[in-house]
Amino acid sequence: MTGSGPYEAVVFDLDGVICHTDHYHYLGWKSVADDLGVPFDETVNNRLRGVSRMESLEIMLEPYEGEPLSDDRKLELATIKNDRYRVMLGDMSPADLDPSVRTTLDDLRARGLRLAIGSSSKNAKYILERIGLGGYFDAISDGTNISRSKPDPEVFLKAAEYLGIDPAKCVVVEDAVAGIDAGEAAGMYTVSIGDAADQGAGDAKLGTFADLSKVLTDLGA
Ligand code: B16
Ligand code: MG
Repeated sequence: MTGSGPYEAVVFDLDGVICHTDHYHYLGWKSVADDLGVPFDETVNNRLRGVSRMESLEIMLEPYEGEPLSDDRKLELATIKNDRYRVMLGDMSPADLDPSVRTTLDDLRARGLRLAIGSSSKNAKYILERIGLGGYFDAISDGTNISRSKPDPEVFLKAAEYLGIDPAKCVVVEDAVAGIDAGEAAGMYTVSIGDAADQGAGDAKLGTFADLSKVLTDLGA
C-alpha cells in the first residue's frame, strides 16, 4: 500500500533528527581542534550540521594559524576525528532511540507512507544498526552515494530515486538549514526540527519529533 494523499514518502535526515549523534560529532571535532590549539564551540558545531566530513574540517580549521596543512595531513586529521567518533558510536544501543521516534515512524508506516534516510554521513548504516533501525527503512541515501553535500539536493533526490517516488511527493525532515535548503531544491515539502526550526527554516516546524504525525495529517498523508 502507498500513501493515498499528495505525499507518499518521508525522507529523514539522520544526525539531529532520528538520533543525536550531533553531540558525538562535537566531541570528535573538539578533540582534534584541542590537539591543534584551535578554538571550537557549539556555535561552530552548528555550522557543521549536514555538512560533509572534509567540509566540516575546513570550517573547524578557519581560525587555525599554524604551519600550512597538506591535503594528506587534512585527510589524516579527518580520519582521527572519525576514529574517535566511531568509538563513541560503538557505545550506542537501541536505548539511544527515543521511543517516541520509533512510535512516530511506525505510525507513518501504518499509513502506507514509504520511509527513507537522506543523510550526509558515511556512518549512517552503522548508526542505524547501533540504534536498532538496521533494515527498517525502505531506502537509504547517505554520504557513500553522493558527490555533492547539502544544500545540494543530490542526497534527497537519490532517496526518492531509490524509493521510486516523485520528489514532489516526498516530505523531508531536517535539523540543518543546509538540509532544508537541499529539500527545497529537491522540490520536496520541508519540515524542520532543532536548529533549523529555531532559525525559522522549513515549510513546517516541529517542537518534538512526535509532532510530525499531526503535520502529515494536516497534509492529508
Ligand atoms: P560522517 P546528517 C551529517 O549527518 C552530520 O550532520 C554532519 O555533522 C557530518 O559532518 C556529516 O553527516 C558527515 O558525517 O563524518 O559520519 O560521514 O545530519 O546529514 O545525517
Ligand atoms: Mg542532521
